[in-house]
Amino acid sequence: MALPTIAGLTPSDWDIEIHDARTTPVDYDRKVGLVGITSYTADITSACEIADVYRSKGVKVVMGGVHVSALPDEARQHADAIVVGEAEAVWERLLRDCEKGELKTIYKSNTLIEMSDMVIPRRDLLNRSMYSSFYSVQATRGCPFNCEFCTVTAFFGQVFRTRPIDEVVREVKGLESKEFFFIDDNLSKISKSLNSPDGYREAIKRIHGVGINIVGSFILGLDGDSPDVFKRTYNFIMENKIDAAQFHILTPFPGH
Ligand code: B12
Repeated sequence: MALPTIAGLTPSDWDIEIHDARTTPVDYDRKVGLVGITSYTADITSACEIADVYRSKGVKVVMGGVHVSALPDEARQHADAIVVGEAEAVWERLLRDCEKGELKTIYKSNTLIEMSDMVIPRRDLLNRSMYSSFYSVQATRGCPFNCEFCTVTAFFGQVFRTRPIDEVVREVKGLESKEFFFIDDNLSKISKSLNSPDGYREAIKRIHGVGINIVGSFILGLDGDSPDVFKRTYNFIMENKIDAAQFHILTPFPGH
């Protein structure tokens, strides 16, 4: 959602294209005035390579996102400007500076944004056929927990910020699909409490009961895990009919 959101924040006197370098090779000969790159830690090496090629051709590059915000000094070696934190408060200023040829090195918003009147992400700029899960919606930002492996609290804050419900409903109604994906990090409605798998069983039943699918994201390799963790995790997924599952090896990410 990062680039569709940035596109939504961009004033209409700019022409915008979104290019996904994970699906299509980059056309470095395309004439562009400014390149903005988003990247998670998993993709940062290729993101920096792309930035380097553009800059070698004299194109200005801005980088942002959770990884860049955690390690700004690394990104500064590959970009003319970097955005630390949420883009909403600084993006338009950055563009106006760019137009005047006065791009600064770092743009950082001092506060977390208000969650009302948020822009509708420009999904129309993405190639629909490239993605299996397309209609992502963000209703909240931040997380009250502070799990040691996770970037979310460090980046979006420990305060659980919620969008006004009518604005979320309006966005969902505007989608061309009846299937959409809430990308929020917690489902406070089910009173999720940390590390209580018994509570999860009941919560899963209730979520399924109202017709909502669940993506279960499982981290393996915690200190207390023994080899039976794989079988137990598999059984949990099958018994509870989790609709889609992702498996991760415990990985420390920068920034916390
Ligand atoms: C949804 C989601 C997914 C979905 C994506 C599905 C979809 N169709 O969207 C799936 C399940 C596929 C997924 C996969 C993975 N994910 Co994930 N995912 C998320 C989640 C929950 C939401 C992402 C999102 O859209 N956020 C909303 C946008 C608007 O926020 P944003 O990207 O941060 O952008 C804002 C700012 O950062 C900034 N910004 C960002 N980029 C740029 C660029 C410029 C130029 C500028 C100016 C500003 C800017 O502006 C935006 C507006 O303020 C986040 C957690 C979170 N709450 O963000 C984790 C998260 C991004 N995922 C994470 C991880 C680790 C992964 C995986 C690596 C897991 C794995 N082991 O496979 C893969 C990576 C896939 C890949 N190669 O990209 C980590 C990344 C940590 C890190 N340091 O990299 C996060 C932060 C969760 C966490 N627990 O820490 N993920």
